[in-house]
Amino acid sequence: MMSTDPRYNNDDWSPSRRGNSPQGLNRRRLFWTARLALAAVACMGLFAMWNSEFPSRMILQKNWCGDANSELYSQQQLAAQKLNPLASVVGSPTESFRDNLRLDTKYITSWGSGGWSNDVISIMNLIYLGLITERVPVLPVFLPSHFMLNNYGDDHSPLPFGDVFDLPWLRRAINEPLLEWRDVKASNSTVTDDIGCWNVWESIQYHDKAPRQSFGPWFSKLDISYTKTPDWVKLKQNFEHDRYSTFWALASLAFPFRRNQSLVPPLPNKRNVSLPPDEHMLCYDFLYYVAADQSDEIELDYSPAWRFVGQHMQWTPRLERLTDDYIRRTLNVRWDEPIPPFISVHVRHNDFKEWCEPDVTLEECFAPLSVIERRVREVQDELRERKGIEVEHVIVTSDEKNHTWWADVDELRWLGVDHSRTKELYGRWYPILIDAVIQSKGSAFVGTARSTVSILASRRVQSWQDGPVRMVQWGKLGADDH
Ligand SMILES: Nc1nc2c(ncn2[C@@H]2O[C@H](COP(=O)(O)OP(=O)(O)O)[C@@H](O)[C@H]2O)c(=O)[nH]1
Ligand SMILES: [Mg+2]
Repeated sequence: MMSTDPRYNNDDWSPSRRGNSPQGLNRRRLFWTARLALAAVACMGLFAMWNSEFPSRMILQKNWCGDANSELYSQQQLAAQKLNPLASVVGSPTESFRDNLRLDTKYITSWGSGGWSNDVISIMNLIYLGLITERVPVLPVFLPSHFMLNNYGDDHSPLPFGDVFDLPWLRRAINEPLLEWRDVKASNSTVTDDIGCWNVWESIQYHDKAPRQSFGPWFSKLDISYTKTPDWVKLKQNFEHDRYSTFWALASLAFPFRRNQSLVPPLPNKRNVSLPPDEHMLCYDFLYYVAADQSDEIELDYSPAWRFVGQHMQWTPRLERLTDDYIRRTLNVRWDEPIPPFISVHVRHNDFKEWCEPDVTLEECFAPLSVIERRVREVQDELRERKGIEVEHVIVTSDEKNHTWWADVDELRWLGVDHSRTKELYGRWYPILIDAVIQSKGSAFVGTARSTVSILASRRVQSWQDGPVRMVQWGKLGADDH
């Protein structure tokens, strides 16, 4: 029987042409299924491609694929908006930061005031606090306090977080928007903003009777009126030899119940303005000493700041490429050859002498190369046993400047990195940046106990290379005996 349904009369597969046999119907079904499947695949492909590269263009994608995808579309659009830093502020950076804050968004910030690696850990803690308080972290620049303290020179240029760490990658990995101060307030702004912040430092240690000093607020032209946090933010109450606070003690102050219970008269700022802790841009003076459960837990496997944030702080592609060039030169490998596996070593000296035990000479205090060599053999053994690989190359990074010490490193046939032109070519930050990236690329790592440079390198080698790590103990003769 001929079909009267007009749908069947307008194309090559209409029953009028092909007949209405069961085979014909099956072929038609097959054809339509294939066409629909193709269209769906094309839409999904376009969706994935455009979404990953150009989140803002998703509006076009919706029109092409129709309403069937609208729920998925709106979820993806929300996610894309959330990860787009511009969606978390009103617009371009403004003279006063407040003009750029969205009324429907809450923010959190803090500043560094230690060596570079200490500041990296402080920012990791800031981002983790942002996650648990559901606030958008506004990341400070790294300021060269270490260089200033040591009078190393007059180059005090700041280092933006996003020049070192891959921010788009991090946003996607933790599924949270992240801003830098340069996204919020114009870098060349001449406006000083008054703001109220929490002073954690005075509650966790008893020597300094003031909030933690930092160049960060000065750099961002902020004049801060501080409110001291309650004593209970300290992890070990009344214990002067520990300075840790806890994430949730500080996080609780982000919410009205604890905040309002904890308000005490604030210290006036430099312009004599007194302000309670800001609720829109929540801020703390110092977030280095923060843990979930125990002091120094960033070194431990369960550290939430490492697991939820730190391990996703990958280097920028530019810094990776630059460092690969340095590694190739160090190992004498051509630019088009793969980099062979190596063991990275970090030896920290200089100001660490302040931690030597009394009546101990410097030679007795810092671990000799023979002790470091024993640790290198341990990780070589572990690589052989656990992964079946022989790794002979050893690259040594250090803040040591003594030529005799480096000559002893050469004697061991270990390799140093040639930084003779690094500062001149790339700037003052780059010797430590390149060394930190080199450390993180080792198949195994041997570091110096208590150095945050070493602690971060060991976490990276564990998380990114699944590599064995050892920390060399020091401070007195035989400190690393085991
Ligand atoms: N280039 C280079 N600099 C280092 C190295 N180790 C330490 N430094 C310098 O010493 C500073 C140490 O400060 P910090 O990052 O806080 O780490 P920590 O003091 O070891 O915990 C670094 O920021 C560098 O400026 C290294 O292996 N290579
Ligand atoms: Mg330090």
